[in-house]
Amino acid sequence: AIADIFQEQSKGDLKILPDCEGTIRKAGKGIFLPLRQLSNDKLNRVLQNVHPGGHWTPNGCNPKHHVAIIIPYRDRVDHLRQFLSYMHPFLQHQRVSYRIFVIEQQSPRIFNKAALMNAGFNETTRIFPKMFDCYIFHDVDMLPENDRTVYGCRNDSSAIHFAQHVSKYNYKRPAWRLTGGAVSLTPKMFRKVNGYSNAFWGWGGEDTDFILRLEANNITVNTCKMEDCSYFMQRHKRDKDNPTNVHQLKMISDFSLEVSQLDGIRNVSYFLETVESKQLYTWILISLNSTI
Ligand code: UDH
Repeated sequence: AIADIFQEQSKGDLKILPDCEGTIRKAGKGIFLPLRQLSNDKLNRVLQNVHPGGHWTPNGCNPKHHVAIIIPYRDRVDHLRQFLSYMHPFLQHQRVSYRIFVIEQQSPRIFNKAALMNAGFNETTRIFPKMFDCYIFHDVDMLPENDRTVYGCRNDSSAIHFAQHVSKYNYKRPAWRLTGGAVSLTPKMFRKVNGYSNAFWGWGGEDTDFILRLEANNITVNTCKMEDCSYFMQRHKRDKDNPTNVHQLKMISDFSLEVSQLDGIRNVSYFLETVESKQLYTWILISLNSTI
């Protein structure tokens, strides 16, 4: 009834609205106003606009994408708080239509970031079928410093690695290829590469394996220039239950396209504990079935 009428109206409106990209107010030099300069009033106003579950969509224009932001997470409350208060204003300023998902690992003890992102992809596509046409896999401690880092997807054959120039590394491009920190791609591409490998328990390796997956499937990884994409990384020590994966180099050198097609979103094994719409994000709590 009312919902149908509203949908019909908004379908009609879509035809005449301008693209959101053309309606973005350009900030001076592209530098995004850092959090500490946003007044509390302004921040509260922005956060009040967010719909429960961490969702927001611009009025008066057609968004290019509907973006799902997937954050693998455990025990980083301060980082999460900072991320949410920074990213909601950032994304709204860019007029992105988005929803933020926090995928939290309840068990086992050793962290598995890649398996969490796979589970996050499966759950979000199950709960919101066909809703998102762009996925951004994002570390909770990474904040884009620059308004020119446009949070969207390129096309079905190239991913974008945003976090190339990171404060912790003096903004130098990494010596090896990786997709860590923040990377975007379409769901079609993520399905084609079968997501991430579930085999990387502990810290390291899963991003390089992911590059090999993309390349083996003829997907290129675009990067952006320092002046367009730089990231502030919130300081932290290595988490106690995320020890360096000492097998990562061997696992990467053993990479094969055939094995990658058997190990990923199609076989990630977990128990869904909770899904809850929090004020500023959708919380998905899972227990991974351990393979080690
Ligand atoms: N993460 C958590 N909880 C954990 C581990 C990781 O939420 O216990 C998530 C979080 O989103 C984080 C991401 O996984 O941003 C990546 O993990 P990381 O921050 O440990 O990895 P990164 O390579 O950091 O960014 C390496 C820095 C190691 C600190 C060395 C101190 N000199």
